[in-house]
Amino acid sequence: MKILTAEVVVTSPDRNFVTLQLTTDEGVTGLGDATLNGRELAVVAYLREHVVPLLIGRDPARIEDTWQFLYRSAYWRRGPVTMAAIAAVDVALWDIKAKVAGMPLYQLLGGASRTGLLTYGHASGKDLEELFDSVRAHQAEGYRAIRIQTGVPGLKSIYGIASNATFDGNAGKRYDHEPAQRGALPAEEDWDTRSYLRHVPTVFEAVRAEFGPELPLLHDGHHRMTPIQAAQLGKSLEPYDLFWLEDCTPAENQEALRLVRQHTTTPLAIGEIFNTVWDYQQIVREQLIDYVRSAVTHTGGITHLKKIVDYASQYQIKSGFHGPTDISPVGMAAQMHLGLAIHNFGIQEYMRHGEATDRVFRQSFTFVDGMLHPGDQPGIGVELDRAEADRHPYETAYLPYNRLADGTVHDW
Ligand code: EZ4
Ligand code: CO
Repeated sequence: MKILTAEVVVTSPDRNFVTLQLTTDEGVTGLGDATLNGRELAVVAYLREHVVPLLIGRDPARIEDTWQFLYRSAYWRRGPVTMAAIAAVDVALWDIKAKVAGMPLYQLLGGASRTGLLTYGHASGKDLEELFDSVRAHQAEGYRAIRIQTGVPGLKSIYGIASNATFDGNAGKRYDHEPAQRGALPAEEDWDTRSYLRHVPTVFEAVRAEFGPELPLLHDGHHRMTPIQAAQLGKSLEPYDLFWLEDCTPAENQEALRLVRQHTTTPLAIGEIFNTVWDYQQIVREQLIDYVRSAVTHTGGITHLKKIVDYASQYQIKSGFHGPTDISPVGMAAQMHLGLAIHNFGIQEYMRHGEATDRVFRQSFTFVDGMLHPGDQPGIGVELDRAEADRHPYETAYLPYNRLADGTVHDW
C-alpha cells in the first residue's frame, strides 16, 4: 500500500480543530489530530507545506520509520508545533494499520488491560453553591471522579470557571468546556497567588464536608505557583486527600519539583504542555510526579506517548492523559485505545465535546457509569464528515492570559 493523499482539514464546530486525513491507494483512510489551541494555523502550515509532500507515496505500514524520519530529518527537534504535526501523522497511520487488520487499535497495542477507563470531569463555580450544583450535575452524568475549580474572592475572572465567557463570540453562553475565547485578541484575566492559596483549602474542606471522603477529587494549579508556594498548597490540601494536584509549578524547571516533593504527600500530575520523553527525563527518574499528563495529540502520537508511559511504568507512575475539548474526538479516541491497553493507566480526563463537534466527527466510544471505552470498530473508531466540517470555517480564538494587580503579566 501507498499513501495517495494527505489532506489537512480545519474546522470550527464549537472550537477550532486541525485534522489530518490520509488515504491510501487501496482507499483506506486514517485520521490524526493536530489541534494546538490558539496556535492552530502554525501546525496547519507545518503539515501542508513541509509534511504532506513527504508522505505521498510512502508505505503506511511503516509507522516507526515514518516517525523517526519526520522527527530526525527536520533537524529542528521537539516543540509543540513539530510534535503535534508528527502526532497527527502517527495516529492516522495507526488508524490505517488497525483498519487493515480489521481490529480496534487497542488490540494492536497489546489488547485490553481493563474493561473501561475511569474518567474525571470538570466541576466549577464562582462560589460554593454553583460549585456544588456542578459537582452534582457531573455525578448525575455518571462521573466518579471530579476536578474542582472555583472563583477566588477579589479576582474577577480566573482559569477553569465555566460561566465567565464574556468575550465576543461567546458572550452570554455558559462555555463549560473551553478557556479559549473566539475573538481577535486574547482575553485578560487577573491573578493573585496569596488570595488563591488562602481560598483553595477552604473550598476543599467544604466539598469534603458536603460530598464525603470517597469521591476522588482533583485540582489544577495551572502553572501559577513558585516551588515554595506549591509546597504550601500541597501541604494545606493534604487533609482533603486529593487524587492529584496538577501543574503546581511551571515545570520546565524540573528541579523545582524536588522542593515540592520534600514538603507534601499530595500526589502531583504534570505534563500537558510537554511534548517529548526528554521533558520527562528528570521528573520520572527522580520520581517527582505521580501522573503523566501528556496527550497523544501534543506528544508525537501513540508511538511516542507509549514510550513515555512505558518509561514511567518503571517508577509506578501512571497515565492521566490530557483530555480537554481542545483534544479533538480523533485525539481522544487514540488515547482511549492507548489507555485501555497499557498496564499503568491511572485516569482519563474527559470533557464532553459540543453537539456540532459530534456531527463533524462520527465517534464510536461509550461513556457509561463514568467509564470510557473506545468501542470495537476497526481502527480508532472515528470518521470525519467532510461536508459538516466544511460548514464550520476556522475562527480566530486565543487562550486568555493573566495580569497581577500591578499590571505584571503572570503565568496563565
Ligand atoms: O488549559 O487545554 O487540565 N486542563 C487544562 C486545560 C488547558 C487547555 C489549554 O488549551 O489545563 O484546560
Ligand atoms: Co491542566
